[in-house]
Amino acid sequence: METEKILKELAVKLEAGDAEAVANLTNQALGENASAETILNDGLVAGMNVVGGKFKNNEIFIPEVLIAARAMKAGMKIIRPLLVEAKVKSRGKVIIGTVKGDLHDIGKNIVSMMLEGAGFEVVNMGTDMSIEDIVAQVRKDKPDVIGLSALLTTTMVYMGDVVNALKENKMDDVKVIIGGAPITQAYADDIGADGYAPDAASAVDMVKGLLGS
Ligand code: B1M
Repeated sequence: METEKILKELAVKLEAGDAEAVANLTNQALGENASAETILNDGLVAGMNVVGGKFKNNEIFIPEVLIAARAMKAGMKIIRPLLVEAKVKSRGKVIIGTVKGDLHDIGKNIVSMMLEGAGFEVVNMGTDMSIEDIVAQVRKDKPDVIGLSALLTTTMVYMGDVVNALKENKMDDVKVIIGGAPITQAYADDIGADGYAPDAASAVDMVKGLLGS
């Protein structure tokens, strides 16, 4: 099967939540010399976008979305080492997490992988991160950048609380970038974040720009 067909099939199988087929097709695409980034964008993310649209229109429900998310992870597990090729010297340290009350982690994990792939040292804090968790992580890791992700309109407001808490804790020398489906540049400006990135590739450019690296 040629690469384009494999990637289309990959998106279809992801949508169907067939983790085994997603893993097989991911390996097949790699065998055809497709790059990890192409597989991610044209196969895995393309499939997840269809899932998102159907979920929005109430054509499918949470169990189907969860099964699709599991299939996405099966593919991501294979391409991760390729996206994250070890770089000799770190370009800077980033800690990244999804904010309190929010369990969406697929996009945040892609951003994390892309940053690692670009040579940054990344600490992926996980989901449901409270101010206390984030402040403690900053103390522990002394990052150059904090990345915050939110997918819900109800949880994105917490990003503003985090920015304020960092100021209160005299940690405002650490740059904060934010992202996630409901986030906009206007919102980033509003809460005083240092940057907003609409997708993983822009997040990498944003961090490079902020650190001049
Ligand atoms: Co949820 N969910 N979900 N969900 N879910 C959304 C976000 C929603 C838009 C669906 C809809 O109704 N249309 C909607 C939010 C509505 C709103 O707030 N306006 C929604 C809802 C309502 C909910 C629940 C409340 C449903 C319920 O229980 N009634 C619930 C909340 C749970 C919680 O978090 N407390 C819920 C649950 C779930 C699942 C657990 C079933 C599952 C998450 C599984 C997981 O992540 N492990 C899930 C999923 C998968 C989705 C959709 C379908 C897909 C999200 C996704 O992974 N997209 C989503 C619909 C949609 O977004 N179209 C939806 C693919 C991913 C690659 O994109 O995450 O946008 P994304 O990341 C992108 C960019 O945004 C950006 O880069 C990424 C890569 O390009 N980006 C950053 C992300 N973070 C960034 C950080 C950065 C920079 C860029 O810097 C730090």
